Amino acid sequence: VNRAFFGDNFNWGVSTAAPQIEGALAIDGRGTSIWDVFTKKKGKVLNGDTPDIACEFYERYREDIALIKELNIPNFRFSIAWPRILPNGTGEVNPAGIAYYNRIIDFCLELGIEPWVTIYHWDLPHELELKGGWTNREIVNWFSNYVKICANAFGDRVKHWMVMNEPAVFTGAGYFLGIHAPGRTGIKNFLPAVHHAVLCMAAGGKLLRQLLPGAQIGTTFSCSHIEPYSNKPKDVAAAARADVFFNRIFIEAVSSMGYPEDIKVLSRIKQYMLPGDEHLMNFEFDFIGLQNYTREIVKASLFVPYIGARLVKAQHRNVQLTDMKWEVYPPAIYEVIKKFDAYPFVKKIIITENGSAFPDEVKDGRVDDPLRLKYLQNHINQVLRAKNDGCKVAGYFIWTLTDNFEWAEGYHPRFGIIHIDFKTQKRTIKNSGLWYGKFLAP
Ligand code: GCO
Repeated sequence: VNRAFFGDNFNWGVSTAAPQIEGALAIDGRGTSIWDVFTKKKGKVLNGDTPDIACEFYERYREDIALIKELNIPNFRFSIAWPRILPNGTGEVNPAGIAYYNRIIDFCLELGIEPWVTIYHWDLPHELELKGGWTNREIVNWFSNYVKICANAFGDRVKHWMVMNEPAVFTGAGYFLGIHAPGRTGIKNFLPAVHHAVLCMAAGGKLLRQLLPGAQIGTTFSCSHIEPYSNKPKDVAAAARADVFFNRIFIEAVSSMGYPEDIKVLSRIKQYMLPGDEHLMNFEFDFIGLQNYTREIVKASLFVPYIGARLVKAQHRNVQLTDMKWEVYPPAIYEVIKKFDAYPFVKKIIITENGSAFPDEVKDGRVDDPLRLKYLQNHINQVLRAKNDGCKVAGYFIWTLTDNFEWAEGYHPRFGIIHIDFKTQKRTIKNSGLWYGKFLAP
């Protein structure tokens, strides 16, 4: 694949998230996040891993941003940790937190790297969770205050913003399934969390637009290409229901379409809505960040409540798997771009995450990772295919820069294009990273 086919204005980048790389949890006045608390509970994270040290990005950011430069990557996506800026979620601002992100932003700009900032990548201050977290409507005020502080502190230099990362995942995994922080379960936690996330996304977008005219304002969505297990009407209907939760709910709710009506339980969301929410929920983003890794095959199932559908595990399908047990299926990214591009209100799509975990090893100072390299090349080709079809896709960011803390999976899955030896913190650029560097060479 040749970069020239994408044109000069295509945004190439690499993505990270604060809770997965920074470590330094109790340093320089940072408050506690729900992930700090969740990961200390027994049995929540594979091997009992915690994000306490992670990649030491808090201390080593210059080294890592220099590696981004060395690989010719022009755009760097990272997130701001809410508990570094506001240790208790509201109230006193922590100047050391502001100073830290100023150092990162300034160092990027000094090296000619464009910072792309995610405001919320799942690290809710624990103090706010004690007050109900995402289930408490007050979060619209807490979040708006935090967004304003970020915009005022960094908006003179940051021109690309993402209000929120994957609301479907942090509400679904964190407030319904209980497998991510804060570990809450059930529909009574999930539905208000969903609605408040939509309100916050829209409120955050509006604030950024008002405070930073000229900035590019986006948000990111997880998405998956969904296929029915068979042509039987019940599997086709099950796949359509899964599509609501995997792909449709947040983008439609925040874009004047309301909550999808195809799923009965979603009508219960009305009990959390106030008059006027129809307007407060809406914002027209300058770009939509799509994050895609695989496809899902869906079968009807009477045993799964609310959705009546289950995923047919990739392990049972005789397909190539990554270390996350996700199927390698490059056309999925083409399909999701087509799907989201078809919404009339989508102005621009940026692939804000795509990548894969494989069991990499350092041998003689090198990391040969042919499976990741192929994965990236094949997915980039599918992005080009969508672009050539006329889709408004304008960027591609690899997940991720370095191996890091993969949430409930701990340090086991290695997603980086740079290897980290977590005993010594030594960085080794993998062959896939070297390839990306050549691909992006001026
Ligand atoms: C996200 C993702 C990342 C993950 C990646 C691999 O929401 O941005 O969860 O943080 O590390 O998707 O699973």
